[in-house]
Amino acid sequence: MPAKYRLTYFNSRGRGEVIRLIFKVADEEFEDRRMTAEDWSSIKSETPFGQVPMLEVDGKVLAQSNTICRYLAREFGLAGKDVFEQARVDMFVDLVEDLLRPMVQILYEKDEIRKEEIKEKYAKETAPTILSQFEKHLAKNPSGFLVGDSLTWADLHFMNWLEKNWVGGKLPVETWNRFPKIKEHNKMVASLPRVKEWLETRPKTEL
Ligand SMILES: N[C@@H](CCC(=O)N[C@@H](CS)C(=O)NCC(=O)O)C(=O)O
Repeated sequence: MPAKYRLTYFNSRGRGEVIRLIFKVADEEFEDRRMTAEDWSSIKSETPFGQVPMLEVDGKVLAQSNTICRYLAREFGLAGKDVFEQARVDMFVDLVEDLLRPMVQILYEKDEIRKEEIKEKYAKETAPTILSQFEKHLAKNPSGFLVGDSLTWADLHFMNWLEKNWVGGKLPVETWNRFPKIKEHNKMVASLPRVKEWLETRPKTEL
């Protein structure tokens, strides 16, 4: 019998979206349980670490978004073809995390002037420095994927970051134009039929 999956997260993309993308790409059924802030107060104590996303697999529970992604990617053949490829997938996932971490700092900064300063540094220095590493590696792989010759969850994680930040219009177009290989990668991943369908039909949320 196929496993029964239930993903619990808020009604937003946030840390839940790559998990949803993995399910969609693998064409696997899952319950996409989207909580309201009121639901959260009662559900919080059921989660392993008091945080979401939480994945239940036949009633067994996992927390931590990247742990969940890695587990599902291994189950569904999106984690890399051998142990070394898997390590390279993790390497690129960690590089996406380097892009994400400063954004959390921007989100929580209370001082508006300081917020603008960090935002500008992020758009002009931090993000381009990391993106130039992605560009360099993509230029070396004729498949156009980050690792090997097929899609892995590192590609989904990176595409998801780009969707939110560039395609969503938060970073300057001039910066985007400096990275043609990243542009191609984004277009290729976002046009995969199951990814495209999800991007077009998923619930529209602000975050
Ligand atoms: N490292 C964790 C971070 C999880 C996290 O920060 N979850 C937030 C939502 S994105 C949360 O549960 N916030 C509600 C709370 O902490 O009460 C992961 O990647 O899953």
